[in-house]
Amino acid sequence: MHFDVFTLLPDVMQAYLHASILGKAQQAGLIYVKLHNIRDFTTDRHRTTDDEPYGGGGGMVMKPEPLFTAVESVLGEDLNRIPVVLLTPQGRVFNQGVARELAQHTRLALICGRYEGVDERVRRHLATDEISIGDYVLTGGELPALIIIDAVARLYPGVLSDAQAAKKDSHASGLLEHPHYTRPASFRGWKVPEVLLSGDHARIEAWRREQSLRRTLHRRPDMLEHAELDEADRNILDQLLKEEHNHSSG
Ligand code: JD8
Repeated sequence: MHFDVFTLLPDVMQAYLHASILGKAQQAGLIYVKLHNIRDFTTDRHRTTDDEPYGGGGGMVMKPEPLFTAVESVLGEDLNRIPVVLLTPQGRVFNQGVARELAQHTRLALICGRYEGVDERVRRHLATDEISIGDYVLTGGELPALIIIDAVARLYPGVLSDAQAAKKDSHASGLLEHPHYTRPASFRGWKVPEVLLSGDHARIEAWRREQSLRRTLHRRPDMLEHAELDEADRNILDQLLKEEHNHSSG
């Protein structure tokens, strides 16, 4: 899987990309992240990447020429076969489904704007997809691009360890995760639930599933509508809802 990132701040992105799982996946040749400095594709003496907005109003807008030159020269012939993703607050909202969709491609281009954003012609005639990572305002597209690379790369075969991949599959049910504990068994008097020390794997699995359902019901009930639930899950949820009713009416 190959990512081409177009940014004015390649150095800022570099450190994160070399760390942790993403760094190892790049060393192993499983993923490639190439950072392209948009400023390297300017042609004027001052290497200008931004200009004042037509119509006034203050702030600066990223000029179209360096961005078109950058993306066209890097992607070359393959331009019309590679998704060109523009990160903006107006895009469709990123989630695990969008991550899965993007992971189907072998190569992706990501354009990171700064200032007030990019000239509209970049959006209309260069980008093929527009994504937002959520409803809050950031100062540029670099963090959104890193988040997308992180979420997409870990779906790529081989990027996660076998153990991590096995967990990923078992947690693809669309529920929140159960609590995790490690040693010591008692910390400042706070004890690890007895069931986790029991060695009874069936009981442990049942406890974890109930915890997942309980957490999802209380914190993200909206997720239950799309979750993969079997009959046992539904019975547990019915039970939890009854307990809730008894508490509020008792
Ligand atoms: C790209 C410039 C800042 C945005 C004026 C100054 C994504 N979920 C998201 N929130 N914010 C962004 C994002 C923000 C950006 C740029 C992405 C380029 N800005 C602008 C409009 C209002 N500020 C984002 N993906």
